[in-house]
Amino acid sequence: METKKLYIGGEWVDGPLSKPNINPSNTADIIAEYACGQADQVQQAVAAATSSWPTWAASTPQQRFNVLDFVGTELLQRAEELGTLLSREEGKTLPEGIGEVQRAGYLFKFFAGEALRNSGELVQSVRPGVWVDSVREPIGVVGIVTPWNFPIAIPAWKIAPALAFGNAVVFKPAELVPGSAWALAEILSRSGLPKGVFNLVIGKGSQIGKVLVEHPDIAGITFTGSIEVGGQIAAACGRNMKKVQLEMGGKNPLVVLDDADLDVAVQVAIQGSYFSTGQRCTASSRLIVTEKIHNAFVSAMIEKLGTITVGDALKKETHIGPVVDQSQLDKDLEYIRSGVSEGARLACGGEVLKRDAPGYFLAPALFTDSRPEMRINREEIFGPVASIIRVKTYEEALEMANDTPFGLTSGICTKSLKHAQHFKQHAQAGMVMINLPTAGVDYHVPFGGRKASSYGPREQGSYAKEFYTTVKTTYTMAG
Ligand code: UN1
Repeated sequence: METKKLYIGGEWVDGPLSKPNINPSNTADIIAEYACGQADQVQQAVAAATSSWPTWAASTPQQRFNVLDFVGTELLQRAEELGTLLSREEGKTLPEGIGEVQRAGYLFKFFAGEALRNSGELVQSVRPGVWVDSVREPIGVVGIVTPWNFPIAIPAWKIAPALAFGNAVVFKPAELVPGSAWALAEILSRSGLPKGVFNLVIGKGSQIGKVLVEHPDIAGITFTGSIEVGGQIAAACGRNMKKVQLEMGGKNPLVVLDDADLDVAVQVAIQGSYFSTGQRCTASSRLIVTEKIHNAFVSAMIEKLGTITVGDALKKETHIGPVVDQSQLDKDLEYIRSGVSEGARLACGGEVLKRDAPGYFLAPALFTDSRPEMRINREEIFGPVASIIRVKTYEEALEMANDTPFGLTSGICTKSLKHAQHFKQHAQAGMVMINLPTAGVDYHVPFGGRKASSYGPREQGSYAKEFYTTVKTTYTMAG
């Protein structure tokens, strides 16, 4: 079987090891072997990026636009093919996979435009005859570390702004799901970038990521992943004076008030909690429901879940694909057991399902009668598991929604403008969704959270430049 290589200094190179990329819908299906790099290859990638960076930093906005627009155009043209690869390796459904590739294409197009919009500021000094301008310059070589759950959109929303603002990149995708990242790297290799500006090193976070975080020539690390690893990266970046941007977990609440449209609330809860197999940091896992609508909401949720098909991600009839691998499935099942043993009622789902091919299929689980202090309501599960917490009033719901160490997204279903407006102001989260799922965000606006969910500047939209640039202020006196 073909082994896909690493991309370092503009060359495709082998790693000392390779690993199979396994389809979670059918573990007998091996997509390809992917090379795994080692520490000295990260050193080579950083060296290549460091020496080519000045050329890219000096490129014109037009050159940057052309590179990013080329990548965006090709992603959009190949959305079906690459979306199929994405669904095959990660397990989200085909429409979700195609949609994610399209999102990546639009992200590249958006940041192609940002390269042209990188404006500065000119003000008159407080001293006579002096002018002061502030411009944004690239920070240097950026280390990009991405998770398995969005194998192309998250790489796109980090790589595109890094390049748009004139930085060089060493990219380490999740080794569990390297196919989409590799395909993106292959497109970048033909995009007109000078050799060495973009490098791909696949491998274990504990090895590759560690070298990046400690390397003196890396100016900043942007990371999406677990809170444990995020904390280690922040500490290392602090020690080594690097910029750092972290996107980590969530325990996102969806409040359903008595006056909500029941159909909308159920649709929003199902989509937010279970689609993409619940494997999103933006997933709603705590459904906080006021008492008058509670019983109707529970019945409607159970009825709706009864119509959901879990199966092979590539099959047309599938609504929810498999869990990504055995260890995530074990984790999901462990949380389901803990919910039951702490006294929540497993109203439906939660069992492993058999399908034609061997895969990691789990029936979406809904807990009722759960209490806020239970582990299923405190810790991020990252699977198709949600629990209902019953409350009396809006005020109690808001308090419960904010009662978490996380603060990524926070949702509410209500027809009351008063409550929606109040919730928008008082939700302790980076993103608020009103009558919309907590997951599924636009590509052109800021993304990020508060508290333990995020650290450092926001990603995406016009805010992305905060991380990928540094400001230079120049005082000029006509000589
Ligand atoms: C989305 O909900 O559309 O890892 C994006 C995650 C997030 C991205 C979610 N960083 O799930």
